[in-house]
Amino acid sequence: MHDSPSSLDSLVMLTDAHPLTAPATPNGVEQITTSPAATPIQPPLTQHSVQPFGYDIPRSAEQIQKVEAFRQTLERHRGNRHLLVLQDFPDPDALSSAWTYKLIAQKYDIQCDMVYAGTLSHQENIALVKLTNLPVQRQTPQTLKTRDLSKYQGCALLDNQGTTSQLLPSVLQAGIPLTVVIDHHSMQGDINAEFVDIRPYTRATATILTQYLQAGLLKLDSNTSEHVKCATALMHGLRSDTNALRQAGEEDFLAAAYLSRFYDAQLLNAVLQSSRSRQVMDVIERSLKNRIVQNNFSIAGVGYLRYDDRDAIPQAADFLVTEENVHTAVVYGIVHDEDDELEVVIGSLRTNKLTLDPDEFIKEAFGQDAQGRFFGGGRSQAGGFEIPLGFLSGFTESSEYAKMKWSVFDAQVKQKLLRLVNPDQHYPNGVS
Ligand SMILES: [Mn+2]
Repeated sequence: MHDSPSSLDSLVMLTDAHPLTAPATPNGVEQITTSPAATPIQPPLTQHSVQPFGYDIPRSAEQIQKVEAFRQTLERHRGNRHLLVLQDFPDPDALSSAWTYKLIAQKYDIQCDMVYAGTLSHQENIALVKLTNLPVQRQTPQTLKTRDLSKYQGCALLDNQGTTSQLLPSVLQAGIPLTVVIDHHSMQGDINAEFVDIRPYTRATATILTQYLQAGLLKLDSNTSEHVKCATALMHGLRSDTNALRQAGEEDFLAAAYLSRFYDAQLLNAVLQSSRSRQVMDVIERSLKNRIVQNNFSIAGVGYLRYDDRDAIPQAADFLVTEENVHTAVVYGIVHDEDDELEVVIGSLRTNKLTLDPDEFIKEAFGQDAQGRFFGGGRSQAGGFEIPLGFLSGFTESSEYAKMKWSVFDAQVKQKLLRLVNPDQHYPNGVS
């Protein structure tokens, strides 16, 4: 494991761009009042040199190009129907980004259906969807096959690049072209889409979609209930991907400032106050009991958990990383779906160490599958992985066998992690 130059870059960018540390640019008014003695009053700045304090405008030439390219893509697809594919366990950033895409696309007569294959596991996500009537549907690869997919002329990936969705292979197999990809995770491989906007240095996809709104692709109206709810979802999305704005960059703050005109603070509060289930608390307890701490890494296997409780894993990682002398936490377990007899090792990484690149760490720890796909990846300060159990998948009557299976996977995952955590030591048999 070595320090990634890219995460150092983003650290520099963060401090440079931080509004609190940026030197105040004197404006005309200040100059007049603070220097009354100056005889020749400076000529008024021309319109071109004035940088308006406008968070309604896109900030760079590149962004203006992106907005225009996106607008043209939507224009070309006028009257179409698009399938919006979310990651299997959609988070607020994904849900709010897709909803915004749907609302923007409506302006171009494009009807969108938002789908995901897994579950809405986090209590806040369930609350978000319920309280805002967020128009998302669960579709498994099986149920998707029974549907008429020929009505879709395109699909879009929001907050993912297809690597975290079970649905995308069936969608592409059905001949639906990949029209749009908007994401902020590191590149997961070659992407062949009509329009691609991937910004690994932007902290939330919600920020990107908010910039599209600010650029005028859709004018939010605070009298339209759906717009207010969507702005609230975007605020929640960008808050939750920036650790409640603590890791937000300037552009996230600007996006939040724009959304503050439209969002419903009470509704957001209601979403944030949803409480954890007992099962989630139990998983967090197990992670505490099972953790090992080495070289400031806290690593915990939590055994088996139900599909519906899958989100307990990142929540446990969020908790473990708060311990003194811990900068990075990795929590993993075997998640089983009773309906499909499907089992998969799912893990989450959280880090406060700015020089640790979660994407690189996870790709290096677990490598690729037989098709060359990585088992996971990440973004700034967070990452995740999913390792299918394949032939070893499936429920068993024998608890002895289940225990054995867990201990094998537990040892294997630990071994791969500890190879990076303690590069000097070798763990041929894993550590328990
Ligand atoms: Mn995100």
